[in-house]
Amino acid sequence: MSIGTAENPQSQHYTELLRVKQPLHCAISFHYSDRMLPVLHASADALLKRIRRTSFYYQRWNNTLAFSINNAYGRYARECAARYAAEHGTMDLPPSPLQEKGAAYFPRIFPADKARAYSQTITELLERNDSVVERPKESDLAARIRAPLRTLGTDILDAVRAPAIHDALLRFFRGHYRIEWITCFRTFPAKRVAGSWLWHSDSFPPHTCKLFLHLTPANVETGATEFMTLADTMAYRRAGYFGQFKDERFANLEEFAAAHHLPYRPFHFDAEPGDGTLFDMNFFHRAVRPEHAFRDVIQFYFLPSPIPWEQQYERDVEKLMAVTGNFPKNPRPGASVTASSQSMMM
Ligand SMILES: O=C(O)CCC(=O)C(=O)O
Repeated sequence: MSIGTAENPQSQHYTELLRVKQPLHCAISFHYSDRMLPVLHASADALLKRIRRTSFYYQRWNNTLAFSINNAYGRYARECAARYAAEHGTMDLPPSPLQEKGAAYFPRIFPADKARAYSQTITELLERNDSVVERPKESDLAARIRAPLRTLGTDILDAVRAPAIHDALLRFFRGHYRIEWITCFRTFPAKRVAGSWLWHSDSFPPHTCKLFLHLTPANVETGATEFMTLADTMAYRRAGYFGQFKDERFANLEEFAAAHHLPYRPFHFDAEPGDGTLFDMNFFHRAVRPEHAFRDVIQFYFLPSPIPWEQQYERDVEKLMAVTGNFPKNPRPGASVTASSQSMMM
């Protein structure tokens, strides 16, 4: 549609504008906001969506978030790492396995008997339908336990204190990190799959990652998460699979892989109670429906930090009691409201 300009006064829209008995700039803004702005917004949104789905954007950020959010996280991560380097001297840290592989497994980061006891507590909470139990829409697939720090106890933080987890997080962040939120959920054997049980990437900010503390065994039969490497994730995106929004996710990618001559080589870790899985949620992954038993997991989400997580934790205890699953638009503590995620677990 032609808008009409002073240079092109023949245009019908422009002539209409001149008929309005108002200063021209008011009339133009009236005209724009009423008719053109939605169109311009829609076109700009469509263009941005296309840009954020290019290999270039994915390679840079591994998500489709707004540039401003990615930039804020990139800058903050660099600042935190620089501060850590200034305080600790030159670090001879190997690269994080999350960078290329996307996920890493850590046995025995937490006492197995305690992990089993937590799982038993979850069973009891579910049996008495306690108010801390949350059954989302997909309630045949999973249940969530609110405020795990309060419901299960602060000992769950020992998983983050495990030296192997600290080393892995240090390699990932190249500096301090903080816990942004903690969730706990049980996945059930179910007949169908949806949401996180389909191949997806979370589209969370860069320089953030998640840790699963397993409370029950997780293997091919009992719901071990499946992951793809960065190279495979990018190859599927180049072939047109994005698995971001729930309506564009596939349960199986084997057919897509065959049609596009891609390798199909997801991997998983067999975990026992007390083991941990650290992963970059922006690589493709999917929850696997347990075949027989349920699977219990406590999930921690980490952001960069200029100070050690335990110090930040003291300031955040109340906030960490609240159930969440989103990320803040601005990574600086207390700086901004949270953004909702399109692809969060439940
Ligand atoms: O529950 C799982 O195994 C996968 C969870 C997931 O998709 C996520 O946390 O992003």
